[in-house]
Amino acid sequence: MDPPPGWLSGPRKKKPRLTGALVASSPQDVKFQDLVLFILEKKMGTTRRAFLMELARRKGFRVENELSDSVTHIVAENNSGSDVLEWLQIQKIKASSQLELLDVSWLIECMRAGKPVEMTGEHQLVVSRDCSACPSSGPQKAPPLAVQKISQYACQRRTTLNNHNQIFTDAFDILAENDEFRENEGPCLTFMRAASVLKSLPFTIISMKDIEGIPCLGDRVKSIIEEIIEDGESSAVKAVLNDERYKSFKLFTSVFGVGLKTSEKWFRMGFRTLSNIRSDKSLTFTRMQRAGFLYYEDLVSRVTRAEAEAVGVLVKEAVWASLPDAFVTMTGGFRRGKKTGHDVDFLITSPGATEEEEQQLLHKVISLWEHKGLLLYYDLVESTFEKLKLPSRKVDALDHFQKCFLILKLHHQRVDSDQSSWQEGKTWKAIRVDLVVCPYERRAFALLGWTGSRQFERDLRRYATHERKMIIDNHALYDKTKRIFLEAESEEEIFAHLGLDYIEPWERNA
Ligand code: DCT
Ligand code: MG
Repeated sequence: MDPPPGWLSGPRKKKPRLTGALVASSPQDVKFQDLVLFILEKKMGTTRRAFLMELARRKGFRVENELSDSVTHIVAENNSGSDVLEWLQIQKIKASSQLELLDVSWLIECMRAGKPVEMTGEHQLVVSRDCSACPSSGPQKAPPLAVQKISQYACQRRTTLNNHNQIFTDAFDILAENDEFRENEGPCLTFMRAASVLKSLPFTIISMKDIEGIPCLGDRVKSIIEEIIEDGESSAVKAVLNDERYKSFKLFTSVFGVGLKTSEKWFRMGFRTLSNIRSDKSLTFTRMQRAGFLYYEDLVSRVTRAEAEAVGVLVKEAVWASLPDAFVTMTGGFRRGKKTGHDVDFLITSPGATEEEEQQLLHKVISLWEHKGLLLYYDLVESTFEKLKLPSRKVDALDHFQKCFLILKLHHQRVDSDQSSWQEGKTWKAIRVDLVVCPYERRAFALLGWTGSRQFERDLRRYATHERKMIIDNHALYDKTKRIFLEAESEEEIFAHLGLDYIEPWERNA
């Protein structure tokens, strides 16, 4: 797509002024009557603008000297859609939905073709959702312009599992994880947000032009994208993948019950393999870590959907034995349509249960499974939920509902699939399961929170706080301006309270 040498992208300085460019084309010279162009001088410069205007006129395009109502196409260089809108606003000109905002690459292609070429997403300038110049119609309405807006908040983007930019998002996921291991919060967040916004794009990035105007992509992120476009890989990612600390932390944290603190300790002690850690007599392990080592192979192999469904049947059987009216919903990644997961998450709620029955439920479920010999590990955490407590301001805070983290023994015959990966002789697989019980009137908040993704939840909280003066967590939504709790029976109602378009669970894979 590069213009011929020394031509359109040639030297921009010191060109003789082209006075002819300021003469509007006479009507008989105009070959393409439907288009009225205006070329923005901002960031392009007078000389280059004059040059392009004259060239376009020679090719039969109508190019206006001034911006007027008749203009149909605005062409800009080195400006995002938001920049152009902002400029229009300063000129007190309202952008109509008919107006096309285009990058100069479109004009260059037209010049080469000698006629208007089709406008693709590559040419159209992107306007970010948080652009201050955008009409303040609120996020519920469709974007007023033909251009696609991308929000800095994941809760205003639709992110399916169809990732067009995996080569980039894998790189940023690795860099974020490395910064998480090093407890570099700022850079970690930067990379997580970059990966998240790229996962939502409906196209594959092939040139740096494609990312103009996209939020959450700072200079460091852009230079990594540029390197991947040019070399097919990032040297920073390569370095991380070869880094001793990263490799060790990745391995250690793959054990259930091992977090950053333990990994740090083992790394400092010089451990680099799990077998050395397992057999070291001087180390002591928590109950969780012992279970983690005991069922390591099963737990690192991903849970399939068929296995998740089979666990769902077990959970329902056990829950309904105590509370027949309870709702049992699979949440987490599986609700977002993922085919595999590291665990299976369930939300349980009963419209008719008393507080006492609700509190007893998980205890009964546990003892039933213990009886049946299905319980390999469990940790039951009692509820600390208080009805009148304000939602937490922390973006990553844990919720206060009663919950149980388990490892269940899932017998192969309960799974509706033929799996060759199962070890011969062993008739079951250890599966990580999370159960959460919430009061019935909080089910919509709990469901929204436990559906994830984590990045979607973080951005939902950030959006509520910064854009709506509200606080949301897994329990409630509080309006700080009105000083009231906003109740909701469904996820749709929560989105509506927040003035957000509804995002389906399978569009929350941010
Ligand atoms: N969550 C939460 N509070 C926690 C843990 C999780 O609100 N203490 C939310 C965030 C995501 C969702 O619950 C499910 O959590 P995970 O199982 O960790 O994530 P996942 O998206 O289901 O991913 P995976 O497929 O790896 O299980
Ligand atoms: Mg999960």
